[in-house]
Amino acid sequence: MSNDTICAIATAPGRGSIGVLRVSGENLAGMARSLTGVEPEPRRALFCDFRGEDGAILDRGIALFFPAPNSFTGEDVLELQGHGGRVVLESLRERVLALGARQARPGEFSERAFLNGKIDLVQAEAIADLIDADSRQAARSALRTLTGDFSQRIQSVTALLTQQRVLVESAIDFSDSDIKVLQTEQLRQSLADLLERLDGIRERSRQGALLNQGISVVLAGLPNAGKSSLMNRLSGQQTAIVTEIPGTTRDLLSQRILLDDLPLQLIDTAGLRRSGDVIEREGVRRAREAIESADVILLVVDASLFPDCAQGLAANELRHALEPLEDFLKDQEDRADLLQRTCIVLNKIDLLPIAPAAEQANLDDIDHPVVRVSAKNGSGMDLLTAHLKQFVAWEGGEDAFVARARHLEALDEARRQCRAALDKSAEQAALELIAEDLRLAQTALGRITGEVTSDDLLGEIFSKFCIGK
Ligand SMILES: Nc1nc2c(ncn2[C@@H]2O[C@H](COP(=O)(O)OP(=O)(O)OP(=O)(O)O)[C@@H](O)[C@H]2O)c(=O)[nH]1
Ligand SMILES: [Mg+2]
Repeated sequence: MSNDTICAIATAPGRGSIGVLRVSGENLAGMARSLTGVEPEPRRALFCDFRGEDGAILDRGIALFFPAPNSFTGEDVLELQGHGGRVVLESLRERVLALGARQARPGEFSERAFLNGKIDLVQAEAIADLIDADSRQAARSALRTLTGDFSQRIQSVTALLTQQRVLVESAIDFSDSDIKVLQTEQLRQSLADLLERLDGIRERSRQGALLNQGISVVLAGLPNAGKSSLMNRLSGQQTAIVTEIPGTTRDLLSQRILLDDLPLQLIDTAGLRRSGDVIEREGVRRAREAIESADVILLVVDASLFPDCAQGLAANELRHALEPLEDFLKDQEDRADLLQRTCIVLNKIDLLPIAPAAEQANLDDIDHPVVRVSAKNGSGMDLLTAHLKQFVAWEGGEDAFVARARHLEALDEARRQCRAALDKSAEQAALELIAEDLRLAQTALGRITGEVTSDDLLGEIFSKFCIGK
């Protein structure tokens, strides 16, 4: 790793009362002296003039000097707090560049903090997530990870895993079967305990991933069913055009909303029908793509087509309601996958003597969720919200760990390997095989905190940070 000096304006661009320029590198005391004319005192706010090479005042503000290793990056860090105008900050930045610094890449300060062992990889990622958080819950969960809660749990599981590896690997050298039996029983218990802990972390991380990424919910159905009306009702905004003309929506309309703190990516689509119109055909093609990739499909159905639906949908009515999705039901596997993600929304109940309700309707031994609503007057929307939360097993994000797809993958891999080890110990398999499973589980956990990580992955993670962080 190169220890050249990096700098970046750390405050958001634009006008502000204060702007901060951040510098990190080796031996920054000299740079501080050149800029302020004063010997910098560690961790003490110095009110001073920042001067150019010719001695002219560039700005007046506060200089803070954090000598290595007691700084964010673990190197010398100099923070210059000046006035938050673009020109002032820019001239300060140019001066620091002239004094030997170079512009930092996005995330480079955090990357150095990671490489110098000040934070681990999940904590570095949590910094980015905290800055990007768009709800209080998301911010809280990022903060929980940043303060090391998540890392500690991973570490305590890793410590347990290490213990078991030591036990297994040392037992490999023993041939006495009495000792083996004793240890296998103990091993099985420990592995079961380990799995339970991993499951707990996995669930809290899954909640965090929901909080971070949200779930994609596509509104699909026949033309005029009321998809766009439902989109507008859910988002509380008149984003989508609503008319009584079938085939109004053609483009995919996407909107991010918070449904009581659960973030959703709502996607309104063109009504599914065969059309001679080129534009509408393209709209239907895009609708199909959106349906295939969505986490949840809300199949919007005009309830007035089913005047008796107050009694619940009969099998033939249900079959009829599901018809627009039929094109997708190619083979059994697709069918099951699609139906599992689908919720039938019987819309326009205001036109019939029907009360809002949520229930399950049965067809060919499969239960389908059905929610009766009116996008027009809003009745039944609370039931639809409740269904969505229940569908993703949303717990409100209170205990969530901020988590990314890569954390979930690594946790799953660790669980798989531990489960394999547990199964093998039950089958009295060779200890060498169990040892290998445990080693792989530990490697997977090491990837989360960054103990085992490739440079490519690091580059990928830090490049998504904002500049100055
Ligand atoms: N009475 C009543 N009318 C509704 C309701 N929801 C939608 N409508 C009406 O149904 C018509 C079609 O609504 P849209 O929201 O444009 O339907 P859509 O599914 O987006 O239609 P396309 O974009 O053409 O596929 C409009 O005249 C709406 O006012 C409802 O809950 N009750
Ligand atoms: Mg529409």
